[in-house]
Amino acid sequence: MAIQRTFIMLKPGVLQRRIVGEIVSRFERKGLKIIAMKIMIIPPVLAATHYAEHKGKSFYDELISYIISAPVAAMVLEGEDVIQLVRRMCGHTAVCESLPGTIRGDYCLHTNRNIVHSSDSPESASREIKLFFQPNEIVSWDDGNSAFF
Ligand code: 3AN
Repeated sequence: MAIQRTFIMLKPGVLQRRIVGEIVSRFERKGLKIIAMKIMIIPPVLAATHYAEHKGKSFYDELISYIISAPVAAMVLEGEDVIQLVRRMCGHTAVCESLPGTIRGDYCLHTNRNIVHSSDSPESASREIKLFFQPNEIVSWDDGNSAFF
């Protein structure tokens, strides 16, 4: 098991629905450490860089206009095998496949509004964390409770 970091973004609409706390609680209850967190409006250039792999796909233009349309809550989580773990907590990309009990399964109806982003690999996590956070915005705090999770 490896301690990893992953990038999470609660997409436009989550703040408006007042469910930031509910979603963040899931990560905290699981025992994951929040080591960076901020609310921001994503500049168009950053949105295009973040979603560069999807350029040219049918949903790309709508994805970009949606992601820059309102504030997001961005964070970095740390924990054992956190990248795959958080992907599973978020649920399948296609909302009709996302199971109840996952964030997408419980909170959204449409794939193009699937509420949460999480990194899909160590390479993506490293790239995305650097895109969204300066090194001095990440606080690696000491966790005296890790043995209890
Ligand atoms: P994930 O966010 O689960 O890693 P990606 O990286 O394949 O999924 O897609 C990025 C985002 O693009 C998704 N979160 C979703 O908002 C949107 N998206 C992906 N596939 C579709 C699709 N078939 N139709 C509409 N939107 C999509």
